[in-house]
Amino acid sequence: MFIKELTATEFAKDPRLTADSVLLVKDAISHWPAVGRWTPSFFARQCADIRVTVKYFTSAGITSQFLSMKYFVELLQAFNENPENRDIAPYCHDVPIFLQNPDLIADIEAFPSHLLPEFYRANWWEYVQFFISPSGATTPLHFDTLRTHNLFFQVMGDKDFYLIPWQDRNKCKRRGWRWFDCDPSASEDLCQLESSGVTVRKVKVSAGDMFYMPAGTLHHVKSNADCISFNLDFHNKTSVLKSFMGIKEGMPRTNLFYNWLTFRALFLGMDRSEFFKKYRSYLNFIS
Ligand SMILES: O=C(O)CCC(=O)C(=O)O
Ligand SMILES: [Fe+2]
Repeated sequence: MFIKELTATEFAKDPRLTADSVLLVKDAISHWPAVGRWTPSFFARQCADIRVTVKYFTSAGITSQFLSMKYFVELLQAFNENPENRDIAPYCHDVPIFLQNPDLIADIEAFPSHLLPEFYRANWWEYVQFFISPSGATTPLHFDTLRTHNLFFQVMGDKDFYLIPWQDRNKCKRRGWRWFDCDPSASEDLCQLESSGVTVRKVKVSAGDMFYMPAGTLHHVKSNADCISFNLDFHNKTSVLKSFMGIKEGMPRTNLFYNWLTFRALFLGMDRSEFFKKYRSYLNFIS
C-alpha cells in the first residue's frame, strides 16, 4: 500500500486523489474556523439538544444509544475522569452533523469539494459523518460498509490509523462483511498478521490534517486525546462498480440498495434531491 504525505503547499500544486494511494495532507485545514473553535464543550453549548448516536466498542461487540449531545458530552467528561475501563468509552460516531445543524457549515472555510466527483460537490455537507471521542476510544478494524472512498478531516486532537490494504482482507480474521477480529495495534496480533504476509501501516492524523483512504482500505483507529473529526464517504464510477462484487462476500442487502442508488446517480444522472431522499437513511445505518 502506497502512502503519500504532503504539505498543504505541495498538495496545492496537484490537488488530486489517486485511488491507489493513501494520502495525508498536513495542515490542509488548519485555517478553518472550526479548528480551534470546535471542542466537546462547544458542541454541548451550540448543539445541546441534537440527538446523536453514541457507540461503545466493547470486547463483547458494539452497542449503541441515541442521546442528546449535551448528555453525551457529560458522559465523555465523566469517562475522562475515570478512563481505566476502555469498554465504556462513549463514542459519538457517524452523526450527519451538518444536516442537524447547518449553522456549523460557516466554520468550514473553503471545503475542497473539487476533490469529489461532480455529483457530490454542490451539497457535500449532506454526506458528512461526524465523530467526537475521548482519549483511548477505538474504532476496531473494519472497512467502510459501502466500500466507498473516505475523505477524512481531523479538527481536534490526533488519531492513529492502522491501515491494511483491501487485498489482505481475508487474512485478518474477517467477521461477516466488514469487521475483523484482530487488533493491529496489539503486538501479538500484529505478529500474527505479519507472519501471514500482511503489512500494517500506521499513520498519525493530527488536528488540521486531511486524510484520504482509497475504497476498501481496512482501518483500526485510536484516539490519542479528545478528538473531533468528520469524514465523507463517496463513490466514483470505479468504486461503485467494484462494490457489487461484495455480493459474493456476504455484503448486506441494504448495501446493495445504496450502491445501486449511487450507481444510478453516477452513471445515469439521477436528480440530486431524488437521490438524497432515498440515500438519507444510509447516514443512520449501523452495520
Ligand atoms: O475515527 C474513527 O474512530 C473511525 C473513523 C472511521 O472509521 C471512518 O472514517 O470511516
Ligand atoms: Fe471507517
